[in-house]
Order: sequence, then C-alpha cells, then structure tokens
Amino acid sequence: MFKKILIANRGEIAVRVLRACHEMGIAAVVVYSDVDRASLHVRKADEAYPIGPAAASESYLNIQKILDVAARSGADAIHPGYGFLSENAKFAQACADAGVKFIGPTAAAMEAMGSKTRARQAMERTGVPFVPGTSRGLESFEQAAQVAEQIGYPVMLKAAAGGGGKGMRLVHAEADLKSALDAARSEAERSFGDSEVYIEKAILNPRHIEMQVLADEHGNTVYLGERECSLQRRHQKVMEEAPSPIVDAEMRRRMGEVAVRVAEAAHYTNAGTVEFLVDQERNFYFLEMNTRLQVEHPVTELITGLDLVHLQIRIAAGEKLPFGQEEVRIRGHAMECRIYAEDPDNNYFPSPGKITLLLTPSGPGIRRDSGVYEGWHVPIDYDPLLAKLIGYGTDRTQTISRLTRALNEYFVGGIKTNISLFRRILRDADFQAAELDTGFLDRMLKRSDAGEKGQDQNGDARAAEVAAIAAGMFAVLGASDSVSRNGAGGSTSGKSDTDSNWKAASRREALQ
Ligand code: MV4
Repeated sequence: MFKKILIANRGEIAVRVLRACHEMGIAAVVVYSDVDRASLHVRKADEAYPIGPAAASESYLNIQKILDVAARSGADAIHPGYGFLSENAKFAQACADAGVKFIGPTAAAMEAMGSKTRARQAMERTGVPFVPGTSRGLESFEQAAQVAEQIGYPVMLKAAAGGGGKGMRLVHAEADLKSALDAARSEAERSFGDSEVYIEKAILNPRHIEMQVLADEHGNTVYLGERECSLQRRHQKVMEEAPSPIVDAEMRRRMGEVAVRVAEAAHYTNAGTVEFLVDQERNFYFLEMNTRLQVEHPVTELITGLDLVHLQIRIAAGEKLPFGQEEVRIRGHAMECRIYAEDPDNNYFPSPGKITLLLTPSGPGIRRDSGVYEGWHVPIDYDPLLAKLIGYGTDRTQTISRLTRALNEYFVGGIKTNISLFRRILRDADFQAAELDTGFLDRMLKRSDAGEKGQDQNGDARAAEVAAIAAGMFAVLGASDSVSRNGAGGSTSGKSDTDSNWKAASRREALQ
C-alpha cells in the first residue's frame, strides 16, 4: 500500500482526498499556488509545496512542477481529483514514466474516451445504444444535410473534442444547418483546437443520468448505481441526486450493464462515470464517459455505503475489488447542493472575498465537503465552488426536508453565495414531483426571476434579518467566546450556546 500520496488539486476535493489518505494511514502531500497559501487543504496536509503563481497554467496544470514535487516528497502515487489534470492523458503517462502511480485510468483508456467520436466508434463494436447520427466528423455541408434528412430534424451538431456544451448547436430545419455547422466548427476550433464536428438526432428535454463504474486491475468491473444530474445551468451541474427518481431496479440493471460494457471496451480501470441522455420514454443513449472521480461522487457513496476514494486508492495499489456486483446495494436517497461563491442577484457572477462569518449545518443526514473556513479569502482565480452540502434520508421526501433544514442553518458572511437558489429549488412543486429534465433550472429561474429578485444573499428576507441579529449577537457575545460558531463545544449552559442564541434570536424576531 502507498505510504504517501500527492494530491494534485485544491479546494474541497483536495480536502476530501486527504481525509481518505489520513483514514488509511497514508501521508498526504499537497501543492498550492500563491493565492492558496492559507487554504484549507494546505492547513490539513502533512506536507505542502508551493508550485507557483495563481494562474492554473503556471501551477495546478503544470505537469513538470507537480512531478518535481512528487519526486522531492517521495510520493508513491498521485491523486488528480477532478478538473485540472484529472483527464489529461499526457499527465497520466508522465506519472507512469516517472514511476509514480496515477490514481485513475491508464493514458490509453483516457485517450479512448477523450474524443466523443472515438468513443462512439468503440461503442459501435459493443452494441451500446447511442443517439442515431455519425461516429465520425462531418466531411461537408452536403453530408451533414444528407444525414440530417435521414435521422430527421431537430438535429444536434457537436464538437468531437467537446464537452460542456461548447461547439454544440441545435438545428431545427435545413435552412439553419449551414450557418450552424460553420459556427459549431469555429467554436470547436477556438475552444479545443480541433474543428471536428459530428451530428446526432436531437433528444428534446432530455434527462442527464450517469452511472458510476469501478474497475480493478484484475478484470473486475461493477456499477454502483446512477446519479440524476439534470439540474444544470449553462452546462454546469448545480444539484445532483441518487438514485434517479425515474430509474427502477430493472432499468438500473440495464443501464449498469451497458456502462460496464463501455468501461470494459475501453479497458478502463479505477473510478469512472458513463453519461447517458434519457428521453421522455426512458430510452437511454450513451453520451460520453468521464475518466475521473466526479464532483458529485458523495451521493453515490451515501446510498451505497462505499467510500469511492478509499476504493480508488486500493485499486491503484493493485488490490482486487472487495465485493462483486451482487453485493452492491442501494439504500435511501441523497442530494448534493454545490455551494458556489456566486451572486444570484447578479447573474451568478463569481463573488470572491473574505468569509467574515461561517455558520455551518450538521445533524442527522447532513454531510459537508468543504474547502473553506471563516476568515479565508476566496480567490477569483479558480472555480468558485466553496463546498458541497449533501443530504441523506430514507426516501426523497425526507432528504428534501433534511436539506431544507440544513440550508436554513447555513450562513456565509462577507461574500455572496447561491444558497438561496437551493431553497427555491427544494420548494418548487415540479422539483418535489421529480418532474426534472435538463431544461428544468432555466425554466424555474425564468419563472422566479419575476417574483424573487432582491432576496438577501443567502436566502429570503427573514433569514437575512435572523442572520443580522445573530451576527450582531456574535459581535457582542462572541468576544466572551462563550458562543461556539458551529454549535460544537464552548457552551456554558451545558448545551450549545449557538442553539440558544439562534433560538432566542429567531423567537424574538418571530414575535415582532
Ligand atoms: C445532446 C442533447 C440533446 N440531444 N445530444 C450537453 C453537453 C454534452 N454533455 C451533451 N449535451 C447534450 N447533448 C443530443 N443528441 C442535449 C444536451 C444538453 C445537455 C445534456 C446533458 C446535461 C445538460 C444539457 C444541457 C443542454 C443540452
């Protein structure tokens, strides 16, 4: 087993991975850019190495600098987290060449799944259902028009090297095809340096459902259930849940077996995710495979009782999967809120700055994977994800009520956050009825923009007043340090002062 793992990432995922290392008795080495000098992952690590200025290209994306730290620290393995170099085949190969184990798939497996057309070609050979269309880049407008005629409008043009909706164009009629093709090609070239564009039948208002897979290096591959990821804004996931409200045991088995076939076709090892589009009739189509641990992995961990990072590390160390498919059980329901430093009243623009007050939820069924602390300065240089708030319950209804309760305990002072967005989502009738598809959030935001502008940065007006009272009380009582900020310890009356102060504040406020 590894003695020391280098975590080539930052923020909440770096903290999450170093926690798994510490639970396994493995030393955690981290890297940090200048603006991350005081960040949480640096504070919790066993060793921390500076790797340069804030710009990711000069730090977290710099392969040579990261491998230099691996050599200097004597790390046996590297965990890439998600984003940054996590799906960079050159990095995976450079680790292998340097004799440092990359905790993830091989460079070859990444390559096989890195191009959407290469992935579709691989799927053609394995009978995996994918959206009707081409598996190679379009050679000409004439070919595009001919294929579009065959599969029928509306069609979707997509960048082969694409992801996240870049280089994608929905075309409803042939008259729009030429300009859309030109636009998709130029955006693909600009975004990925690769203008290859292919065409698919458009699935209107699809759901995005993804299947977690796990494969060891001895030929054993299992699926661990699906995640509903349809709540997206501008191709950025906002909230995820597991299991999907529309997937029953039989559909889960069929999707899981397809996902395993995809992984096996790519000779995949370690944790990966197979993405599907699901239409209104619950037909599912292979979309792409993500060759990394995903942001939303905690919802799968909660409904299966498995720790995916522990398992990643054990697989990378050459161990066999400690269970077979028949032992995988799904129990309960989990939902994840991605808490971003964004201003809901300013088009969700990033809201960097100092966190002056941090009141965090806990209690039954609440998990918080956080990369921040009170007093830390959220930098402008990276994705503004602060933390993930994950709720777990016996069923979807209990999970919604738990998460609602937890969000009402959450307060971040000094910067704007999107916490109020989750309160709106959880109380939305269509959400509660699980009427979800990839257009849900856009529709809800258009609806509620009319009615709910000007809410305070963490939620509705009342919460803002309660928070102001609490902040005032902390300002006065906090100095006598008899008030513990997150309800732990420091109490004088035998129970948490925070509770009594919060209750007193809200009772007083409610009486007015
Ligand atoms: C599609 C589609 C409809 N039909 N493909 C968006 C980014 C990339 N992951 C694929 N995406 C889509 N591909 C066909 N043939 C609709 C989308 C899509 C989408 C997919 C998943 C999650 C959110 C989405 C938001 C808009 C469009």
